[in-house]
Amino acid sequence: LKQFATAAALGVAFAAATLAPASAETFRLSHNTNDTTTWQKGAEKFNELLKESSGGEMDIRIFPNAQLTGGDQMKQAEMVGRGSLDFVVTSAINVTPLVPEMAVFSLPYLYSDYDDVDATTSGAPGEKMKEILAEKGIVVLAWGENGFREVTNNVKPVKAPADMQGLKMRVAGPMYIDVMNALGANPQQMQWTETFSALQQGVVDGQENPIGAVIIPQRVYEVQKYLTTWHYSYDPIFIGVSKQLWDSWDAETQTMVRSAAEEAMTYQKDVTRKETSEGVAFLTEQGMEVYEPTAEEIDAFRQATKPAFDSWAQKVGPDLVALFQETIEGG
Ligand code: X2X
Repeated sequence: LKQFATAAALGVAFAAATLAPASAETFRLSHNTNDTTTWQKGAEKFNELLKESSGGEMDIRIFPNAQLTGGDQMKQAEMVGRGSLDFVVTSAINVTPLVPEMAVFSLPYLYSDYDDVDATTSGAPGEKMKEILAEKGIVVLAWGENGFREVTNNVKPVKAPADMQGLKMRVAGPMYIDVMNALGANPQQMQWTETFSALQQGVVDGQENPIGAVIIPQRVYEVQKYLTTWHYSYDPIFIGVSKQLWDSWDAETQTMVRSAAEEAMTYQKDVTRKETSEGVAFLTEQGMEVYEPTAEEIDAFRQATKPAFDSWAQKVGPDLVALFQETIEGG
């Protein structure tokens, strides 16, 4: 930044002045959950850190509920890719229409636990996904956490695949349509911003989302009775920046922005894991009936969802899936 400010002061580089203005610049960040979630907390932390490290020259205005895309959670990444939006906090499944490879993270039962997850996001698979997204104009600054997605509904406790039969399920993205179909459920893709009222009005019977990042802060327990901790799919979030904007910054600014994002996502992940670890007790207190399947019962869900794993492994690309699996097994 200093370098540019000096150049601008000397009147040497008119172009450089438009790239890194000496006065404060406000950027726009979009995400599609509401302002109580850990996505929002991560975005706020990012802004706080960036403001501090830039000495007030950079700050971020956060737009929750996908306001900038009229509630369309899939469109945000596309806008960042085109350079018409600066930053996004979004999750893997939301990016799959633009980048089908992103579905790799959320393949049913790819991961067993947080160690598996961390091995991939901090290793070669995470780097590979950054390269793929950069080709679409999105620079991933840091991975954070939506989490393991758990199923809720209003009809009955879900203990086995057969219990999913006929349930009307709201899902976020195309891969989950296939997973739900494999389970005999009746899935429907719907924006997250429309889901609470759809659950309340009985338009759908159920949904699936992570406990700490979304179910608790967005009070899904107020409109859902049963929850099963089946851990069927993991969903990371990330802070992404438009490549156009990224390329306009000098190396020093890039390092500053990336450090702020990394620290913010580390914080966001910690908060999310803490909320999740206390989540079952909290949700039970709120009146939900929570079922925690045994290892054998989990295995039955794994078997039942395997057709969706296999067809999406083909779409994602077998080499990419193998890279994730090798990292998980080696970790
Ligand atoms: O829509 C969802 O279910 C959410 C909030 O988890 C995502 O954005 C993927």
